[in-house]
Amino acid sequence: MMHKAGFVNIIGKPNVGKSTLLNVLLGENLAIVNPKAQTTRHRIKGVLNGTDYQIVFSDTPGIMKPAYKLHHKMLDAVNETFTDADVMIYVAEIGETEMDDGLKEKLKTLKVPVFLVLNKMDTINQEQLENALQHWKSVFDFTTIIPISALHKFNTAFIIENIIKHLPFADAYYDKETLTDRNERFFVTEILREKILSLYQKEIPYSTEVAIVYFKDEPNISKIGTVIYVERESQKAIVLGHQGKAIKRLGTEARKSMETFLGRKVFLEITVKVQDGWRDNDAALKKFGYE
Ligand SMILES: Nc1nc2c(ncn2[C@@H]2O[C@H](COP(=O)(O)OP(=O)(O)OP(=O)(O)O)[C@@H](O)[C@H]2O)c(=O)[nH]1
Ligand SMILES: [Mg+2]
Repeated sequence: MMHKAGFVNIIGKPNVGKSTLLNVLLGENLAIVNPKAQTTRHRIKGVLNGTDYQIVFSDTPGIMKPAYKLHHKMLDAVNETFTDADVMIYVAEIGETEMDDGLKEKLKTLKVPVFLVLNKMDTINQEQLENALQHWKSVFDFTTIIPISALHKFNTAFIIENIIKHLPFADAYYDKETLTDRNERFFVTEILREKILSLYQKEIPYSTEVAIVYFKDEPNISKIGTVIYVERESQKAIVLGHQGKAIKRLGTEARKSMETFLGRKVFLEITVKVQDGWRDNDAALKKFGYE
């Protein structure tokens, strides 16, 4: 039997459900998901294997107007996916109607199939869905338009069927045991970031970056030391909370989630440091893993 393989890259505006979709397609909770926008900051690859195919999905940061160097790095991660895509998936949420002209041009020149995945259809009725489908046909010449609900895992298998039709014949890019290109350390920092997004409000999640200082696997436990970087002293006080209550809660929730992810006990240490203006600092961004 001939084998098919290729890169399927998931792009779209912030918060439309790209990471939720990646997780559903893979059947694994790989990427962090959150109601706040700009949750994803890096490209994350996830590998799906069938008997005669391999799909290498990429989740990407949401496409936005950049305000910081951090945002430019995030957009670089999106742009990188234009260089290796075999299929592009543009995710839009119900209610969204426009697509950036520059993006349309780039997708046209790419000459690979471009799917529109219309997400969150659980939030509307049949008539609204039909109107949305009609509207999107006039926006761009998509290869196919697939309405789904990633949250309810509705119609997502249909995306895979369509991808396979358009995949080139090729050998697998990754061995069959590989789920992702990212390591445990990366996902551990993502888990801590996700808890920060969930537990803190306003600018705190956006002013925060997470780094690992040590990660020691002992026979019955992983000992993990982390630093949360914020931009100002006032933010450090908020992250710590009155009598350290906020950070204590953060530590407990993050540790539990890490234990589930790693499948073993975790000792988690969190230190909060101020790194003035890290979002606009090339050296700091490099240190935090933005290439
Ligand atoms: N109602 C509804 N909500 C959804 C659906 N899919 C995702 N969501 C919610 O939308 C929010 C954003 O989901 P994410 O998967 O983090 O979105 P994203 O596009 O990766 O966001 P960024 O990484 O910030 O660009 C979360 O609160 C999800 O639970 C859906 O099908 N229906
Ligand atoms: Mg995301």
